[in-house]
Amino acid sequence: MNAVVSAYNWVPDFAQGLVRDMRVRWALEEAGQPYRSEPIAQQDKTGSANRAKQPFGQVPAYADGEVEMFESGAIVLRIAEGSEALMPRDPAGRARVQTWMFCALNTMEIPVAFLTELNLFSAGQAWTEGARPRVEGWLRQRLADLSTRLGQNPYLDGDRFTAGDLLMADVLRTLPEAMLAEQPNLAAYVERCTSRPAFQRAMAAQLADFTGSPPPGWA
Ligand SMILES: N[C@@H](CCC(=O)N[C@@H](CS)C(=O)NCC(=O)O)C(=O)O
Repeated sequence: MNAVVSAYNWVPDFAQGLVRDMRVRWALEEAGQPYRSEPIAQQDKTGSANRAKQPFGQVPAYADGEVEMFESGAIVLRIAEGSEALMPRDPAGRARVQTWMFCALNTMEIPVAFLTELNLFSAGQAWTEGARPRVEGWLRQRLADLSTRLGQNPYLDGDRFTAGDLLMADVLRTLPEAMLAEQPNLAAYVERCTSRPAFQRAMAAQLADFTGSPPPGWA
């Protein structure tokens, strides 16, 4: 059975191309695994059918005939474990890639998500300005440290792209351009990763699924 990935059939403009099924689609494209998406309407995300697949009423969920999963990072790990294009086979190489995957989703995505909360979801609310210096300082330090470690290497594990880069680039590409540009090697790294044909195909596929309408009451 080809993999099936849940997605949305509509999101607001600012979220188009950024929904987390992108990571899963991108990994499947890199691995050369055919899949189909299963787009759902916003008003159905908290229904029992979606919650059976994704307990939090979100996307993505994933099935491939052998397993049923949610959590984009766990799904990318599953795909990477089956594909040398995303993870080397030797134990030391696998451990390095897994380390970068967790780094992307924990060390980096947590402060990135805080900034997104300030800039987007809670934009304009008074409390955000008090929190901004702390959040931006925290994130800038993480970016500086990551930049130092990457150095002039093309990818986090050296010369080859892995699932660690896939998740890291997917997290970093959501940053405001000006903040990412403060670390030119990271900006170039994100550009290098997202210029990959597999990323472009994943992006086109996510965008093509937005054929639905906003939920009732959407302003
Ligand atoms: N940790 C989850 C997060 C999933 C997630 O945040 N999904 C978002 C789209 S990017 C969603 O469906 N949000 C709708 C909501 O929370 O109501 C993962 O990585 O899969």
